[in-house]
Amino acid sequence: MNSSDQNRTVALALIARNEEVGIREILPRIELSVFEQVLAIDGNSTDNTVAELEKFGVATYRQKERGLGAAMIEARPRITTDAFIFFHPDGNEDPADLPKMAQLLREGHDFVVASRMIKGATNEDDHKAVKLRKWANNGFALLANVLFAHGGNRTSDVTNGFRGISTAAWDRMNLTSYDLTMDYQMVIRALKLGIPITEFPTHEGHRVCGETNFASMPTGVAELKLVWRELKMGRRTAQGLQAPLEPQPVAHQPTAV
Ligand SMILES: Nc1nc2c(ncn2[C@@H]2O[C@H](COP(=O)(O)OP(=O)(O)O)[C@@H](O)[C@H]2O)c(=O)[nH]1
Ligand SMILES: [Mg+2]
Repeated sequence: MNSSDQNRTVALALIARNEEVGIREILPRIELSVFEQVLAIDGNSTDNTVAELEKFGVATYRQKERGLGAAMIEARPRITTDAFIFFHPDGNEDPADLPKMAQLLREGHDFVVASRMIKGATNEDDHKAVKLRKWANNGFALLANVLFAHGGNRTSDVTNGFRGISTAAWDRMNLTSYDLTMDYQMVIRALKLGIPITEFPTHEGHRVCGETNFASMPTGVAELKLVWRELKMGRRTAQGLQAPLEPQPVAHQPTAV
């Protein structure tokens, strides 16, 4: 981070699949004027997600490849700002955090994660006796810190998709996870490359409608396989990240501009 980075422009990238109820409830609570660009990547929803986004004037792109990571990868070529934030309009994330996250990016922080696991934060499992998702997240965070961290850079929340990143940092990461492991891969690559992770405490809300897309067991197995692949590429180096990228999928034309 240096002074020349300051006053970056910031985009809001909404990531949604079948979230018409969430969009109706949460979009009115987002201060869209904070952002220089607002777009959405729709995971080929079968409900009225796209129509709801259009009502708010959000440029919406239907993703071509399947998966959460694919949606994020397909967002990148659409971004025209210096930094961008991934936000999921399903109730888990607090729109009130958005101006704070945007400000941190504008000030030059390269990778900002809303953490549900640090002092002052809460997560969905806090009131449960068996905190399966919290413990799993903490285990994967520990694993990433032990295996890939250097120079005091640390992560506490590897699975919260609510994060912002500079386009330069994103491009350096050469991300390849098309599935739900993308959030973890971003953190691992930040640790490997020494891209500072800036965290602030957040409060995880409840889903406004429907169920999670990601069951715990398959998610855990996929995250472990990711760790293995990342280990084979080299632990604390950018080695292996320099390979040419696979051709990036090109998203369809926007349904609304
Ligand atoms: N575009 C897109 N969005 C997705 C996909 N899978 C999940 N999402 C969205 O990503 C967010 C996180 O998914 P969710 O099931 O809530 O995961 P959880 O918060 O970890 O339980 C939600 O806003 C979903 O609508 C996908 O394949 N494509
Ligand atoms: Mg969610």
